[in-house]
Amino acid sequence: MGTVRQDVDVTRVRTLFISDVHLGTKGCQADLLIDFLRHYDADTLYLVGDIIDGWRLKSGWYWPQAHNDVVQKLLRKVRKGSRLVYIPGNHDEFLRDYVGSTFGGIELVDHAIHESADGARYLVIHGDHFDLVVRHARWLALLGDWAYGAALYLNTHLNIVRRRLGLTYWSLSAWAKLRVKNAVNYIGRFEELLSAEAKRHEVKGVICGHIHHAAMHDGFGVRYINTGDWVESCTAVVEHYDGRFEIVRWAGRQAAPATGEEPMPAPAAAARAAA
Ligand SMILES: [Mn+2]
Repeated sequence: MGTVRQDVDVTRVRTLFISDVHLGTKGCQADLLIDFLRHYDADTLYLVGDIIDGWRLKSGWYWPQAHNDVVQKLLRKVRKGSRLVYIPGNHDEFLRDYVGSTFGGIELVDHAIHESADGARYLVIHGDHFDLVVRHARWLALLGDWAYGAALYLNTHLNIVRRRLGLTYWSLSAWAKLRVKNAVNYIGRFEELLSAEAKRHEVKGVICGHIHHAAMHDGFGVRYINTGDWVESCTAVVEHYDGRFEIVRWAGRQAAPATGEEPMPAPAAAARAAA
């Protein structure tokens, strides 16, 4: 590891938005994120919360090399001139004490107003403050932290098998969650509240994360953009130089073999992530 080889096609974008990476947890798809970061460079990078999962780190240290590599990859982009704005979420709320500070070129803010290439303004915010389920702890009652963890565990192992069979990444828990009837109401309610917050700020739209469900629409009178996550769906949002936003889905890609950089077999990497 450690050598930079730009033997991949790097797409340069104006802005890159990533959220809900959950570094420090076994569910984090660090290898896919590293692969994604190899393919994309941006003038400005927004980390839209839950990048590091402090909740899990407290109960047990899980920090494999791949999680270090994600951090190094981001810091390298800063050194090479990218502006990096970090908006803490509820899982990395320990960073909220430092809001307003700058560390090594990383700006820590509670929320941001992003101005797109065409001059439109967007509220960038993690979104947990508008999650009624998290605020009233009903999520745990409905699903249970254990059930969710079990689904992610199963997901990791299922994908080891899928990789061996040459199939692409597939998210079991994302699939299951979408099929829970209440999840639809839950997502819709969240999107509505975030859209209302954007209106309150008198901006064109909102760019958020938190619910691990990438989306882009104008369903509630303003533009609603959710970056998704790197636990289940492996998605990011990019703004191109013409001001056009796009959801990039990385889960459908083959991870390690596509880059040709590391001779490390993909199943080994997956097993390490599951250990
Ligand atoms: Mn969150």
